[in-house]
Amino acid sequence: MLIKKRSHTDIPSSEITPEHIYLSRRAFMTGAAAVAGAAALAACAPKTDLSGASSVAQLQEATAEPGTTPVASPTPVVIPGQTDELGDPLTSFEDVTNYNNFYEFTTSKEAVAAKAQDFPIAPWHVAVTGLVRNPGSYAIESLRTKYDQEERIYRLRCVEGWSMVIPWLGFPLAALLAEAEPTADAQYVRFETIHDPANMPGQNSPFFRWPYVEGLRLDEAMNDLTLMATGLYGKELLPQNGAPLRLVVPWKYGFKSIKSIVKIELVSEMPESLWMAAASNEYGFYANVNPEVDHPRWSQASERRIGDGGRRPTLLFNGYEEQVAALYAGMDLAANF
Ligand SMILES: Nc1nc2c(c(=O)[nH]1)N[C@H]1C(S)=C(S)[C@@H](COP(=O)(O)O)O[C@H]1N2
Ligand SMILES: [Mo]
Repeated sequence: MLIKKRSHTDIPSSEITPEHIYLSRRAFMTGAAAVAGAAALAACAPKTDLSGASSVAQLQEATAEPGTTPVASPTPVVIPGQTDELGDPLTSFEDVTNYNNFYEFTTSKEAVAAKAQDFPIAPWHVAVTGLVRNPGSYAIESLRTKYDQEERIYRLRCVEGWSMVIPWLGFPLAALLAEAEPTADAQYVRFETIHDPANMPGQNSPFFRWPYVEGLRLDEAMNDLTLMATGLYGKELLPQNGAPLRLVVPWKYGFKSIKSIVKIELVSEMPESLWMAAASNEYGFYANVNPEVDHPRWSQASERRIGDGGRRPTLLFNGYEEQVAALYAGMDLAANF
């Protein structure tokens, strides 16, 4: 089976990304599968023009022959005309992979890619631990094969006031948590980035409490939008984007989407993130995108879309209100920022 659909889902992905595609690992591992995949893509994405031979050729070129490791190539799988569900075009692969926040390497967004390029990402294991009936340590390869790698086109809104539209590949965190079986005491999920100061020069900075930590309430973590990303633009993640495994929580400011994760722990108390520890008056636990709740030092009412001129209004929950507003019913969003 070359193209897989999830068998169970609360929110049909069609509501999130009308031009979504589902790719199994195999579909972008072999050239033959990629061609079949391109045909299937055309079938399920009527608004996307795949009639041009160039896109199929690009897909073929990007996937190469079996037996090599084509997914590690930085050549993106570009599908002309692809947009998010609001009709916004994708941010270019060039921008997505060259304008990054990853303080473990450098605070300069333009310099992350070069500084991270030799970061060792194999072998890689992720521990799922804490208040679970079924703890485990997973090799990244096993996560890629165990769960369908589906494409999700999400907006990413950085707390600094810029944004992108990124075609991620990955699987819902809910699938991994279901396998771990959280106990009744588990209320939050705590995520930890690898601690590797020899290869991550930024981790020698005393200004932050390393390793990078983030957290979600369990119901936020179980929401269908919450993704464990293993790739983007049809390819495996590059180090600068948080290879080989990072979180993507599209209705929250980008800093919640923690990169290069080695530990996922179910806990009973609200975890303190790196940013809460650094400046709790500026960065709260929830960090939901909200144009009406300003950062103490700047407005959050608008944002600059990378690759675009001008600014656009920021949307409540980054435009995902329909899917996530119920998580915060009755909550004071200004107090719980
Ligand atoms: N471990 C770690 N994760 C991180 C960061 C970081 O510095 N370290 N930066 C965050 C911020 S502020 C943003 S906006 C996004 C950026 O993701 P991108 O570079 O893939 O676009 O990653 C987030 N995850
Ligand atoms: Mo950010």
